[in-house]
Amino acid sequence: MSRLVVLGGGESGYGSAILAKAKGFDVFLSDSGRIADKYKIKLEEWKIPFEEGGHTETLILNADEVVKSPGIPEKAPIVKQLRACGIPIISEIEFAGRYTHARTICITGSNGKTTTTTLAYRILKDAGFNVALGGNIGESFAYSVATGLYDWYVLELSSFQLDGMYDFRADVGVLMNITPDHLDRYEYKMQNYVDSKMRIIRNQTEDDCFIYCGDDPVIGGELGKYAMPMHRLPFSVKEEQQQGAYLKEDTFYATVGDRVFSMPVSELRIKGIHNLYDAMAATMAAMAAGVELESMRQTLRSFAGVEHRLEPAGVIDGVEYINDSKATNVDSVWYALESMTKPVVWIAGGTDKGNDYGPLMDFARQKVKALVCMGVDNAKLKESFKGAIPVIYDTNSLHDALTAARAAATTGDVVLLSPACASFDLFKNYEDRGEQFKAWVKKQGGK
Ligand code: UMA
Repeated sequence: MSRLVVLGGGESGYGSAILAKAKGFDVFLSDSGRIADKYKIKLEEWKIPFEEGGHTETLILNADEVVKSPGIPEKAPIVKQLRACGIPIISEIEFAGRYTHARTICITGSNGKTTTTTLAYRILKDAGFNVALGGNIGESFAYSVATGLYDWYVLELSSFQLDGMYDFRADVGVLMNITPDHLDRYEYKMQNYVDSKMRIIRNQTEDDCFIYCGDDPVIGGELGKYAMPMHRLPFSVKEEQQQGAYLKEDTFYATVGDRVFSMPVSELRIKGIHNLYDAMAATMAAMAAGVELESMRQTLRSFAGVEHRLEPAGVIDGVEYINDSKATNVDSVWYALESMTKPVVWIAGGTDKGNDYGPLMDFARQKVKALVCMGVDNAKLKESFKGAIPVIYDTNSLHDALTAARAAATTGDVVLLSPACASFDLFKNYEDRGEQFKAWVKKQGGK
């Protein structure tokens, strides 16, 4: 029996372990920290041996193959040891992909992937497809493959998941954009991160589709480096596309093969350029999957966006509170600030990922009246915006940050939580940060 070791006992790891067990592997799960009770219960139910609080070499270095959770970096000592021993390390996506014949729409990018993934999933679901949602969102792909039987998957893929992908192939690959993110995991070299994102087209053939942002200069610079046998479908707000999607006089058009779809942008419930890009990409992915166009139109009209992404959290004393906790990088905050039409009290900070705040400076000067730094170490953030934003507060908890923000805001302002950073210094994850933000607003009587 082949021995499969799973590193990490979070959402990804426990799903991989269950799939491995279901497929008859001698499986062992190892977590250097504490495994959440909800996962432990499942592991025990499935009779999967596991350890927590450390990685025991003798139980790991005898693996035939290792599935590594995406959050574990290459520099982790156990990963280095596995590499030195020549033991193959794959991602959960690679592993789960071996055990399903379902077709896949895989969406990556630095920003917009959650909205695009959710919208594409909703379009397929509303059209009656037997489809599941997974990857970097919700339930893991592996758990879903172990416990369900679907014809289609719509998967959000992070660069960490793409890194351990070798033979997996997306039937429809979607690349929203590439802007600096997670550079701490890529030796602070942008090209390493770009190479990771471009893995979305790995193994694609002439039967597959590649949907990408035609306006993104980084993607544009990469296209010539790869053989591209697949059907290419760019989306753009600047240039008409014969095959692809584009904006013309407030209507967006999408052409995939011989099918053409058009819709006035005003009919979309989600607003702003970033959401238009997301809608164009999801539309073409659904068209590539064969969704009936009128059904798709209905979903596009009704889709109201996703949680933690520019999500209205309530109004207190005439001040609007917006939860954009999902904005964990600079580019994402750029889109958030771009869409702001009222003076902004901006709450930012957390675990810095090698951020360069330069691209935000113009918006900071024009739109932000106060910056509330919220993190264990706010030095870089404060230094970056000194002189650009009139008032800067230094806080180390959500409660203090919101108290400062409330005091700084007056009727007609917006308090925007759009951190540009990961959440792991003060919160479990970005969802926890967003939930706590919303709960605070509600507690203060926010409506
Ligand atoms: N751990 C070890 N050894 C180490 C380091 C960590 O065992 O050396 C353990 C930790 O103690 C912890 C576990 O690994 O118990 C956590 O693994 P993980 O960080 O990969 O987290 P999961 O809960 O498995 O969730 C992961 C993704 N998280 C990350 O990539 C950081 C989830 O994406 C994803 O939904 C899930 O797999 C299912 O596929 C979240 C995320 O933050 C949403 N993604 C990043 C982002 O969107 O920016 C990429």
